[in-house]
Amino acid sequence: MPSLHKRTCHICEANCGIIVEMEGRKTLSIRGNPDHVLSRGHICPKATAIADLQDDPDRLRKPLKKVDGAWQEIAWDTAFEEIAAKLARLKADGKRNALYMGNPNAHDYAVTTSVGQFRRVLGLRDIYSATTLDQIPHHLSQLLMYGHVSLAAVPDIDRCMNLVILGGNPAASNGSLWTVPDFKKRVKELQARGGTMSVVDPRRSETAQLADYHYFVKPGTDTALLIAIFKALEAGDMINPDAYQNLSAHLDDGMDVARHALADFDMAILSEYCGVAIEDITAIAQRLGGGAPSALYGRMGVSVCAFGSLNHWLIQLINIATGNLNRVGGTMFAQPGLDAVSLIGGGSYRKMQGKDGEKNILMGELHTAGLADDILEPAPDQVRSLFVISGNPVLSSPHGRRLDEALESLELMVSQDMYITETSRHADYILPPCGPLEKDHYPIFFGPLSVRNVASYSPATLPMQGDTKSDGEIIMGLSRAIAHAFDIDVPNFRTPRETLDSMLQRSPAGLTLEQVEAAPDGIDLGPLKPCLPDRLCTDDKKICVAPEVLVNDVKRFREALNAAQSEMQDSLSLIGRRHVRNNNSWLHNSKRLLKGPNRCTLMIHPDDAAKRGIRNEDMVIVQSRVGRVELPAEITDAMMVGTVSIPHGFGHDRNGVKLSVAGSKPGVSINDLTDPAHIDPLTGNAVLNATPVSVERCLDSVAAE
Ligand SMILES: Nc1nc2c(c(=O)[nH]1)N[C@H]1C(S)=C(S)[C@@H](COP(=O)(O)OP(=O)(O)OC[C@H]3O[C@@H](n4cnc5c(=O)[nH]c(N)nc54)[C@H](O)[C@@H]3O)O[C@H]1N2
Ligand SMILES: Nc1nc2c(c(=O)[nH]1)N[C@H]1C(S)=C(S)[C@@H](COP(=O)(O)OP(=O)(O)OC[C@H]3O[C@@H](n4cnc5c(=O)[nH]c(N)nc54)[C@H](O)[C@@H]3O)O[C@H]1N2
Ligand code: SF4
Ligand SMILES: [Mo]
Repeated sequence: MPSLHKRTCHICEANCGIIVEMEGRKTLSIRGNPDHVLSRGHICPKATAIADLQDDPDRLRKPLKKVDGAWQEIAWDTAFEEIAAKLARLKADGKRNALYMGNPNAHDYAVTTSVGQFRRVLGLRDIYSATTLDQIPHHLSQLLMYGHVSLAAVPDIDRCMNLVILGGNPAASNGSLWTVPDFKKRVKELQARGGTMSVVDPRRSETAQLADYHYFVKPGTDTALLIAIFKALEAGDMINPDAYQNLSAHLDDGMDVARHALADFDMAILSEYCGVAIEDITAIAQRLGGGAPSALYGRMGVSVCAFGSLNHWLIQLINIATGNLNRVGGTMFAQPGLDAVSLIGGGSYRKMQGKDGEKNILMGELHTAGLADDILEPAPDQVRSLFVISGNPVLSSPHGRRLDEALESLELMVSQDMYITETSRHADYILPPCGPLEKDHYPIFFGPLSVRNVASYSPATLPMQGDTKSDGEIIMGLSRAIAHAFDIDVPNFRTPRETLDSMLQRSPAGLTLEQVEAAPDGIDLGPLKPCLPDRLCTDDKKICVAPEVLVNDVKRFREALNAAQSEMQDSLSLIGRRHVRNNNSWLHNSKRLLKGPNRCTLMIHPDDAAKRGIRNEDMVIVQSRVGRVELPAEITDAMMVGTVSIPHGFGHDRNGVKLSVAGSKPGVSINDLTDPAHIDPLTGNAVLNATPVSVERCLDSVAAE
């Protein structure tokens, strides 16, 4: 007899409610849950791919050990003990161990709640993670302005009238640092009530195609655009935080400092630098500052660039200056059922002495762009062993080929992954977790980012079989074995469920896990509400409008702007992209997601292609300072002239990694081109867009003419 199970999809930040129809251990169907409090029935194709993942014969079911270059199955306890013993030897020799935590960890509460213990036994104050390849500039602006790294003001899309998106593509990504399932329908509703959506992007993205206004911007130059928007607001007398409510009561006296810091930029120079016309900049400013509830939101395109932290400050500054922060229909802080903001400290920001000078370390996040160097370059604290939990940094971090080389040189590497990947193939041990339907789920990190205040818990749909372990159990097993080998006492481990229950009860909503579990469609705690000053975590309960660290960085931008005026740029500027049927570096072994044409192409504008004699589908060579790749060209006027795009997450063409599903395409890795020398120095976030590249037609393509 088929049975129906409600849960939330854990693959991306949207956390859509799904209904899984099972017969025994066979998944019959996965569809959207129309009654889910947040997603209202919406799903994307990746939800149905959960069945492919669960049943994938290539998914590892047993721990593996590499012996003389070949993989052998090994018992869990033996693996844990061997790893712990090796670590103890390395520790005795004074060798440094490190940890990389990949993206899926953010979607596994059991990992999040048990990894602290693991770090304690390993003595790891700091770690590498996807955070410095992604969103750490958001955290810096939030810490410095609102007092907490996780205090994010999200657009209240359901009541907003003018939404402006910079460098985000929620129509493909389903929203990021903004849990907004059913994005497309929410935009249609916004437009139906007379509202507008504007998108600023070097590519006419899937989101731009839904927008009322799309503006091309030169990659990496949004700082100029944001300063110009601020200046247009000033010129139009639209700076008035008190326009719709008493926001000034919650601000320190930084607005004048900000105005002063941005005073002597020239509008024409800013406009020329970013490629957005002055009248378009003024129109965006009028939409934001014209009176109707409006929200400015920025994501990857403005985060993974040299001025990511500055950009996120300017975005907040504009929402504050126009009185849209803490406003219904503007941007607001969520107050979810499980409120990590009220349970966890605000976050640390400190300097660390590195071999090349001082580095800024936020939230204990080492710079992942520097991981290969930290492994390869001789230093007293050279990394000699590495754990990778749910990550594939060979494909996801800049200059992946160098990381390939670095991982091969380690004395011990352990990957916690259910696949042999471009990264885990370098490991000595691969520890695979249970299938996706065998674990329970609570989206701890995404409540504070949601467009409504909610709580939802999903029990495991299927019991685990045999000696399978969840990710949380693997981490606990490792922690115990290492504590034993290091001869350190550890307090009794709490189970992830116990921790979850306690976190829920200690949150302001005061729910219990039992209550949340009893509501399979989730608990709706209502729409976002203005909540200042209570929600602020600053000591004086005021917003720090112009944090010194960020204001000081305006100088670095000014230097870049001045330098650019004398530069002649001959190269093309490379950016990434996402597709609704991809998810970062994995899911390329799912037959349901393979449909459609090859997605790993170089998108290029017809004029740029014509200049180089490139025809559609020609193989082209793309070269940067650090590497080169060859892939087919896709000529499209969706690209801005002078820019090209390659999706990230491909490059399954390295030795020993195979995709078994018929028709799957390995593609090439954009991160064989991105440059680890480029970071946002305030946070160490990698610069993954605006990579200067040359593009030429492959000789093979010429020969085929
Ligand atoms: N050029 C460029 N590079 C980028 C980006 C970009 O836009 N452009 N985006 C960046 C961003 S935002 C991110 S978040 C990173 C992501 O990069 P990573 O942090 O490396 O994460 P993923 O690529 O998602 O890789 C996830 C790995 O975990 C495994 N996995 C999946 N689910 C589970 C699970 O439940 N348990 C375990 N143990 N393993 C699992 C998968 O098999 C896969 O090998 O990439 C970054 N890199
Ligand atoms: N389908 C799918 N969904 C995903 C993922 C996935 O891989 N696939 N990954 C998940 C993860 S880990 C994350 S972090 C989120 C990311 O979520 P988003 O940030 O919404 O996704 P991206 O596609 O990276 O969007 C970045 C946009 O910025 C544009 N861009 C690039 N450079 C610039 C620039 O300099 N300025 C401006 N203004 N725009 C620029 C790009 O063209 C692109 O359209 O998506 C999540 N959801
Ligand atoms: S948008 Fe797709 S992948 Fe993301 S949670 Fe919803 S169904 Fe899952
Ligand atoms: Mo990400």
